Amino acid sequence: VNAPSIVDRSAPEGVQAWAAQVRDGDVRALARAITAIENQQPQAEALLEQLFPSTGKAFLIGVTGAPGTGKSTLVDRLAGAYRSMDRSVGIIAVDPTSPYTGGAVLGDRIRMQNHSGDAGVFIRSMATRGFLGGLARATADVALLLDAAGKQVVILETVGVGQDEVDIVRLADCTLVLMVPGLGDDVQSMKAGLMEVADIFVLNKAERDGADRLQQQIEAMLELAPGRRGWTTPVVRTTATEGAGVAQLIDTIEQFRMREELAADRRSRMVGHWKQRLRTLLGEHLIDRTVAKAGGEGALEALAGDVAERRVNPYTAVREIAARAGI
Ligand SMILES: Nc1nc2c(ncn2[C@@H]2O[C@H](COP(=O)(O)OP(=O)(O)OP(=O)(O)O)[C@@H](O)[C@H]2O)c(=O)[nH]1
Ligand SMILES: [Mg+2]
Repeated sequence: VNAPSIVDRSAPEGVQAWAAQVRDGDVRALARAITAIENQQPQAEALLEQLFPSTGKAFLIGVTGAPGTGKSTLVDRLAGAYRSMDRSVGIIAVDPTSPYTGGAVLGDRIRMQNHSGDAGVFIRSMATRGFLGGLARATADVALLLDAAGKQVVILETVGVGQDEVDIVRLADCTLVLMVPGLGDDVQSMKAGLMEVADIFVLNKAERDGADRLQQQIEAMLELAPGRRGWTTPVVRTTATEGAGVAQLIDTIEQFRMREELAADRRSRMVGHWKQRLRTLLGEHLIDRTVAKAGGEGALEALAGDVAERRVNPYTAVREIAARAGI
C-alpha cells in the first residue's frame, strides 16, 4: 500500500513557518496540517516535532455515546459555554461513516454552525474511511495540533461503538458518556468499555419520559462498579437542544479538572499515558523500518501470498522478515 515514510527534512524553513502559523491559530495552516496528518504525509511528523514544546496546556474533553444521543448538539452547547467564559475551543468530530450514521459529517456541520465566524472556535470532522495509520493515532496528533494552536479546551466527539472509539476517548482528560431515555438498549447492554471510561454520565434528552428510570439504572450500576480513584461518577441531566443543564455540566467538568490537577498520582498517570503512546509510535516506526529493510511492500505482499496459499506459516514469515532486516 503506502510506501514506508522517510521523514522529509529538506524544507525545515517551510515547516518552521508553518509551525509558527499553527501557533498563531491560523485556520488555513491548521486545516493543511490536519490533512497532512490524515494522509500520513512525512511533513506532518516534522511539523508536530516543531510544535510539541507548545503543547500540554489544553484540556481534552471526550464526548461519546450511541448514535443520535445528542453528542453534536451538546458539544455545540459546551463550546458556546466555554466561549462565553472566554476560552478558545477546538472540536474534533470523528465521523464513523458507519451504516448507522450516514451523513454525520454534514449533520455536524449544520448543527455546529452557531460558531461559524467565531475565530475562537475551530471545528473539524475527521472521516474514518480508509485510514492508514490508525484513527486513534491521527486523532491524538490532531489534538496535539489544536493544543499547540492555543485552544484551551479541545472536545473530541466520537460514537462509542468500536474499540477505535474507546481508544480515542482514552486520550481525553475527562470523558462524558451520553445516555438517553427510551433508546430501548438499557444500561445493562451498554458496552463495558464505555462504562470504564466514563468520568461523567450525561443523561441527555432529559425532558423525555423515562429519564428518572434511566437515572436510577445508571446509579444502581455505578454502585456496583468500583469507584475510579475516589471520584464518584456523577450523572448530570441535560436537554442539549435547549441548553438546559449545560451550566451544571460545565461545573462538574471543572470540578473534575481541579481534582485531577491536584491529584497526587498526576505525574505517574501522565508517564503511563506517554509510555503507552511511545509503544504505539515505536511499533509503527519499527514496522516501517523493518519492512523497508526486508524488501519493502512488494516483499511483504509476496510473503503474504505464500501464507495465503499455505506454503509458509505466518510465524515463520514474521521471523523471515525480521531476519532479512537484520533483527
Ligand atoms: N428531544 C431532544 N432532542 C435532542 C436533544 N439533544 C439532541 N437532540 C436531537 O437528537 C438528534 C441527534 O442529535 P445529534 O446532536 O446529531 O446527535 P449525535 O449523537 O451527535 O449523533 P451522531 O453524531 O450521528 O451519532 C437531533 O435531532 C437533535 O436535535 C435533547 O436534549 N432533547
Ligand atoms: Mg454527531
